Amino acid sequence: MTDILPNWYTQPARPTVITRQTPDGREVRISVIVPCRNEGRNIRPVLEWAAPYADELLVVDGHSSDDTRTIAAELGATVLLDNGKGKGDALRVGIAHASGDILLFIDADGSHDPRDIPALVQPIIDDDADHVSGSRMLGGSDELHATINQFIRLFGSQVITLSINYTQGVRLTDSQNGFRAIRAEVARSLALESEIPTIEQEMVIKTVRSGYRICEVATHEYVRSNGESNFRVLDVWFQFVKSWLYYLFIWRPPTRSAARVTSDSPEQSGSAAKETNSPGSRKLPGSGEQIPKASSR
Ligand SMILES: Nc1nc2c(ncn2[C@@H]2O[C@H](COP(=O)(O)OP(=O)(O)O)[C@@H](O)[C@H]2O)c(=O)[nH]1
Ligand SMILES: [Mg+2]
Repeated sequence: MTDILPNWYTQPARPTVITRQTPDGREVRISVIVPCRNEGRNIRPVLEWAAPYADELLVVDGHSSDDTRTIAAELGATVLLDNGKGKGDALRVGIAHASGDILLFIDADGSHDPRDIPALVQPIIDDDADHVSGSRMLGGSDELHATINQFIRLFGSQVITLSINYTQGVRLTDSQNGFRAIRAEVARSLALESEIPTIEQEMVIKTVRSGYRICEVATHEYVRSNGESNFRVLDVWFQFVKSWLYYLFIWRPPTRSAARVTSDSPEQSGSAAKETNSPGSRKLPGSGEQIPKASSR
């Protein structure tokens, strides 16, 4: 007879629908934010499958030269333009313009399964977390293992994750994934600054260091459907190192009451603070020029 149950035994089944009501009965609105640049061959199924979960579907385009914006507008998304500086800039434009209570970020290249969206947003709705990160270390990745470039990314990201865990007393497994959900007011209070994909680690480190509650759920990363990643390790490694060391060791969170941070599971994070800085109190980043739906460029 077995007396120790397997670890997964007590885990709830993955949700397939979102219960859009908080424990105190408030309706929650979800803004799905999709950064994209030249994803005309990939974005259609991503938007179609993500739309049912979205109260607001925001596509932030990096001045694509293909038909990305036309497709997004056709599918009913609100199309914004970033400032041409990178994915971090695009996410900040999305954060500034979103009207939802929860912001869900998903890539447009087909790497993320929109059916994981309920698992990412539900812990926030249930008030068990402020930030939920999809973890490729828990869910697996088809993208991180094929080339030297990808190996360096994986190795570097693991070093960064380890250092966050070691210095902050948390147990994260992935600090770089673009698939995540965050409470809108928390995202705004973090005053994100990154222009490039360092925005993911900036968001994670600032969340943890500010005392907000973060947890992870397993999400699988697929190989992008078509085309090639915009990410070039050789071009950005220095900015990753700089951002990592700065936000982890030099940056100081704005003063707010102390809170316990956990990363293991939503269940363990019950005593975290709910206080946040006032949203919308800082200057909105990015041009965020909105493309009229009918005349998408
Ligand atoms: N708006 C915008 N989106 C971008 C930019 N660079 C990358 N993206 C999008 O960000 C997501 C992740 O980019 P990708 O090139 O696949 O990088 P990787 O997944 O980190 O290898 C995709 O949806 C891209 O289209 C940019 O400069 N602006
Ligand atoms: Mg990708």
